[in-house]
Amino acid sequence: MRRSRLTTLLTLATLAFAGNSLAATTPADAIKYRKAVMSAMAAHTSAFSLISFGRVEHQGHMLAHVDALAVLGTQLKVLFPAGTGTGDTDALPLIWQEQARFGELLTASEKSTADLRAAVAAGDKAATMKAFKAVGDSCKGCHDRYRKEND
Ligand code: ASC
Repeated sequence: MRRSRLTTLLTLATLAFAGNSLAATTPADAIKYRKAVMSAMAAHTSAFSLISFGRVEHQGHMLAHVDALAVLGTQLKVLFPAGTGTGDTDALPLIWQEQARFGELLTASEKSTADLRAAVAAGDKAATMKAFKAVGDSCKGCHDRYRKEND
């Protein structure tokens, strides 16, 4: 039987941890990784939203979702290396044409997820809803300017 993809990935990971150097990251893999992290953020946001609007009763999971969001929020700034604006991506070239402005939005996004985490940790419902809206606005602000329109 063909070796599974998972086995291959685990082998590569083991080699990497053992100190063997892997080939430099390809743009295609950097894009794939960016999408994986973005999807993870979208999933935690979606789960958090279902709880915070009372559609499911998993209040005990709220902190886990915002913890993940806040941590992933700090990773955003390394997800757009030069050379990853073409290929299988919805990221617009404008990102690399106005790095300062883009960077400011990423910093604001990072702060918004940290603020949301703090509001949830403090058990402050009103502050949580306000901070959650700010996170959504931050995601949307960046997507509106820097992501291709999707139907
Ligand atoms: C999400 C998600 C986004 C943002 C955005 C907020 O859950 O996948 O792209 O929130 O819709 O306006």
